[in-house]
Amino acid sequence: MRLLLQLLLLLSLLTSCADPAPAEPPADDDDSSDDDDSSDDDDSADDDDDSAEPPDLDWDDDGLPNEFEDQIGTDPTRPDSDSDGYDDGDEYLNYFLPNDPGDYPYIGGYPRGPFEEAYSGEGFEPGQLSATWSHLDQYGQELQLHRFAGNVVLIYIDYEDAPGLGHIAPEVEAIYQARRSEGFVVLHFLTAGLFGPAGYGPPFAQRYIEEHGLTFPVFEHPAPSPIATNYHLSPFVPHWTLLNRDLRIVVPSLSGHNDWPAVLGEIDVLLAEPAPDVGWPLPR
Ligand SMILES: [Ca+2]
Ligand SMILES: [Ca+2]
Ligand SMILES: [Ca+2]
Ligand SMILES: [Ca+2]
Repeated sequence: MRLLLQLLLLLSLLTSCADPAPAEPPADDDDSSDDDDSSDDDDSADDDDDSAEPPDLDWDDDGLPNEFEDQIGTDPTRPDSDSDGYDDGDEYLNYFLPNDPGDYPYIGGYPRGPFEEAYSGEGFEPGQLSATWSHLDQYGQELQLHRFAGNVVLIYIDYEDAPGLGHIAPEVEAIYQARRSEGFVVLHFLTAGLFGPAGYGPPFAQRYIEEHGLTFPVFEHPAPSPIATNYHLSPFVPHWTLLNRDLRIVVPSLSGHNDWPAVLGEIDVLLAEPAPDVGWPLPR
């Protein structure tokens, strides 16, 4: 009996050796299944390179180093992380959002500064954060006020008709061109003009822009015009409100040609003030 058991055990061992169970391949074998052994050697060489990676290495050539992309949450292997047609560096370094496909550099090239997306306005009175709003410009882009933080912002309200003194829009364009590189933005509401044979009637941005050679954003803003009214428009145009780089209302209401020199003086003062310190780190 004992001999029989030993024979059975021996037979069992022999069977096991002849038909072994398949072993679990190491994870690396999966990766190298299509490659020869030399490719594994190449991989280990890459690993060595990674450990010695210079801090400014930019795999996807989008203007942002790999380490920095890790920091801000963009993809270091894709130049256009959000697939909106603009490279991560072109967006982020100009204060646009590289992980938001609905936000990208403006047609018209309006400047931005570093801003906080969580910005939320308080109201329209002096010293308050100007309550945020959005409006379509002449290119059909939805511009949101809070994303212009970091700039001095001139809210300019006017209509197309210019009885008497001629139109001041070309002078506003001239100061925009002269100061925009310092962080100066004009947001212009074109409201309903005079009706009847002597007036233009409903706002028509393209005609107005071509007549005066304007490059800043123009919003067709027909009556009743709630945003313009919030900025204390009363009762005549041209009308101006000035916001500092924090978007706080500094000058709530100036109007008429006589107040234009005062507007220019305030722009000087506000542009000399430092930009707010917000969380927009830049690469070293
Ligand atoms: Ca990169
Ligand atoms: Ca990238
Ligand atoms: Ca993009
Ligand atoms: Ca984007």
